[in-house]
Amino acid sequence: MELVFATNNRHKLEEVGQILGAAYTLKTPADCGLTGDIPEEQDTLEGNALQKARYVKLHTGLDCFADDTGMEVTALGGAPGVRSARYATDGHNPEANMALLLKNLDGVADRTARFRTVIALILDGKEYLFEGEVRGHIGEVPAGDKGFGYDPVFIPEGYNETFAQLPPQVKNAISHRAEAVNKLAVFLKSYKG
Ligand code: ITT
Repeated sequence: MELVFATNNRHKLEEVGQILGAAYTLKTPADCGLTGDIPEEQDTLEGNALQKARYVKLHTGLDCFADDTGMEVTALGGAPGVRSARYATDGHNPEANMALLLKNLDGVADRTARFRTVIALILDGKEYLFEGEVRGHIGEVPAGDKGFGYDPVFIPEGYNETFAQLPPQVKNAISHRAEAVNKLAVFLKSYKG
């Protein structure tokens, strides 16, 4: 099955490709002639995932899905949440985002956090949402060079290493994105149209 994944994030594309496996061919917006930023201006993950998927559907006419993800820290009231990409600066700057997060957690005992992903699928003109989360905590310093974004500071429950230290296969088996993508795959397998 062929689907457009409404993302400009090559790390997400790689992860989702690995989780979905060979039964699915993922096309990017650029593969369909759509370049430039995809708008995400809403104040919820659900809203942003839908906005990204609707934008790509509108401009390509193709069935597609989008992923919006946030890092939600308990002691910060769920921040940075939907603002995760632009927490420290206007643009995507993972080092600055992690530095600000660690600064805001300085001396804070409760370091629990979760990643949450919402996937919006547009198929045959109808919209569907799938959600996934992984719980864990924020480490004291960034560690590891795998993954992307906030991975160097996130230690998933049951592990002693960050997502950036663990093998990608482990992240892709237990992550927020894996849970949402697996729900998407179950839905697509049983979809009758
Ligand atoms: P698209 O909107 O093009 O899909 P994006 O990088 O803008 O890509 P998000 O808005 O969903 O994606 O990401 C919000 C922030 O969370 C951003 O800083 C990402 O780097 C980070 N992030 C997303 N998924 C992550 C993951 O699995 N591990 C670590 N950080 C992640």
